[in-house]
This record gives sequence, C-alpha cells and structure tokens, in this order.
Amino acid sequence: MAGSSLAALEPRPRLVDWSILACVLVEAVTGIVSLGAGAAAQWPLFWVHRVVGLTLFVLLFFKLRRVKPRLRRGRWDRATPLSVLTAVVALAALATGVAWVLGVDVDVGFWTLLNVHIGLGLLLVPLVVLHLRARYRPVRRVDFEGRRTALQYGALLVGGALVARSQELVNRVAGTEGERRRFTGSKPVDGEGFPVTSWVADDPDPVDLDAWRLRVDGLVESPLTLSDETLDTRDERRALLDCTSGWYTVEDWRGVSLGTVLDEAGIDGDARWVTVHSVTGYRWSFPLAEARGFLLATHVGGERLSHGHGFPLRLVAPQRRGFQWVKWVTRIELRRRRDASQYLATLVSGVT
Ligand SMILES: Nc1nc2c(c(=O)[nH]1)N[C@H]1C(S)=C(S)[C@@H](COP(=O)(O)O)O[C@H]1N2
Ligand SMILES: [Mo]
Repeated sequence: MAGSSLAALEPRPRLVDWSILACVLVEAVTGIVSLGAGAAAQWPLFWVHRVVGLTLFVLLFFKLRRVKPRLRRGRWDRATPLSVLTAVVALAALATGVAWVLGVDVDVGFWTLLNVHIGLGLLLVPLVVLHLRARYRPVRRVDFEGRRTALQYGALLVGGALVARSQELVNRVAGTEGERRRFTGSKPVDGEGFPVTSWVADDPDPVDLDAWRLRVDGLVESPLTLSDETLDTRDERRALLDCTSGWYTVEDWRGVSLGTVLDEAGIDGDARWVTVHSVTGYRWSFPLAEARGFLLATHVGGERLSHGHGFPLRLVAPQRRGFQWVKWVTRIELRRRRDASQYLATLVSGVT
C-alpha cells in the first residue's frame, strides 16, 4: 500500500510539523515573488514553488494521519476549530495549485482558479502562525538525529521533483494544452483578441484625446509635454504579455520607444529609475537602463488601442508581468530611487 511505503519516509512528528511551517513560508515567499517574475531566467522560482508544494502535500498527509484521533468527539479543545480550518485551507490551496497545473480551469466569479489559489495561499500564512501559537512545541535534537532523517528529506524533495517533471512530460506526450504553458504557468489565450484585464478594478472614463498630454518630468534636463500628434509612433515590436491571473498573448505593438522620449527630455545624471504613471494613479517603476528598451504603444495588431487596452498610450514592458504594463499612461517620471508608493497606489487606484 502507498500508505505503508510512505511511512518509511515519515520524519519524527515535531519535525513534520516544523517542516510544514517551513514549506508554507517558502511557498508564500516564492508565490508572492513569482507574481512579479516574468523573465525566463526566473523559472527556478516557479520550479521550487511546485516541488515544495508537492512535498508539503506528503507532509500534510503524515500530519493528518497522526492527528486524526484527536478529531473524535470529546477530544476537541479550544484550538481544534482553528486547526481544522487551517488544514482545510492548506488542502484547498494545494488542490487548486495542482488543478491549475493539470489544466483545470473553472472561473469562480471573476476569479480564475489561479487567483483562488493565491487567495487561499495568502490566507494560510496567518492561519499557520495562529496555529503555531496555540500548539507550539520546540524541535529537539533527537528529532533531527540520524542519517535517516536526511535521507527522508532527500527522498521527499526528489519525489516532488519527479512528480512535477513527469506531469510536464505527460502533458507533452498527451498533447494537452499543458505544452503551451509558460514557465509561469500561464496559458495562451486563443481566438480573437486578448482579455481586457485590470488589477483591482482600475476602470477610468475613456480618455479625451484633445485634452490628453504625456508629461515627462522629474530628473530631466527639460520637462516635456507631448500631445498625441507630436508622438512619433513608428517603433514596432512583437512582445508577450503574461498576466498573473494565468494567461498570456503574443502581440505586435507599435508606438514610440520610451528611450527616445527620455532622450528628448534629456536624462539628468542622478536619474536611476523611471516611474510610468496612469491617469488613475496606478503606476510602476523600473530601472532606467531596462526602461529605455520599453515601448509606449499607441497600436496593437495594426489598430489603435481600444479604451480597455489603455487608449491612448500604454506601456509595453517585455519580460515583465502584465500588471506592470501600465495602461492609460499620462506621465513619465525620472527618479533617483524605486517608487515605494507604487505598491499601495496599484492596489487602491481603482477605488480612489
Ligand atoms: N492603469 C492600469 N494599467 C494596467 C492595469 C490596471 O488595472 N490599471 N492592469 C494591468 C494588468 S493586471 C494586466 S494583465 C495588463 C492587461 O492588459 P490588457 O487589459 O490590455 O490585456 O494591464 C496592466 N495595466
Ligand atoms: Mo494582470
């Protein structure tokens, strides 16, 4: 039976518990960081997230099997309801993650399964911390002792890696859409057009082109104010947009290079970062050297941008995740440092 051969892999109880905590923290950190990761070189982050997730699954199995008797009637204590909730959320977070990788896609309201996975994962962190407060038991030396423990952990991680790898191979051989996944887990969008996506309900009124201006200011030699006619939009490039809600698309964009606009204003020697602002207050900042290669797009697929896609001007930031491709751009600001206000501004822009 799978259960009895797994038993040989079971570390001591306290070690299982502390390992679960470690795995949850690794998953939270890799999960959150991965939301901002879009460059191919960042694939190990996603890989670690998957392998540690699978390891967590086995550890939870050990743990739940061990504590099952405590769920009998009469054996509950004050902390048990929280423990049960924590277990349910943990299993749901893992199940939605695995289902997403396997290609299951159900929309829950306007959330994709991936969004639900992220929400459950974020909820799990405070639950585990509260659970730890209620049930704290320090690990002892003996919990670690022996080569056996090291072997058990080695086997758990290698097992996780093998399962993750074979899932990829199965997808490829079976010819399912899995093979067209990006390393980020995102799926291609098929058919006409690509979705209009706003992060946290950012939804401005259509921009009036006559009144619209692009300002270039901050650490520049001479601030600029450009209107739509004065933009020289002949720069074309193909770029991949990868949204953290789990889809990607490759499109042909046209516009003006951000580097060209910056050179027109003249870059001050102290400038290191560029913040791209939206009419809504939504914004994101990028290292200057990288941002010079970005495009400020007016067109996609040969057509003027629609309102939903950011008319009259939107950022095209290759290798960056979709939420950083600021729409409805009105201002380019050169700065000395990263814009620390961007995180909050991005969350609240839709409601202010
Ligand atoms: N101003 C602004 N820009 C934004 C957003 C937003 O909510 N507000 N959403 C971002 C997100 S999450 C994505 S994935 C892309 C989606 O671009 P699209 O709507 O053209 O597909 O735009 C990004 N740019
Ligand atoms: Mo997105």
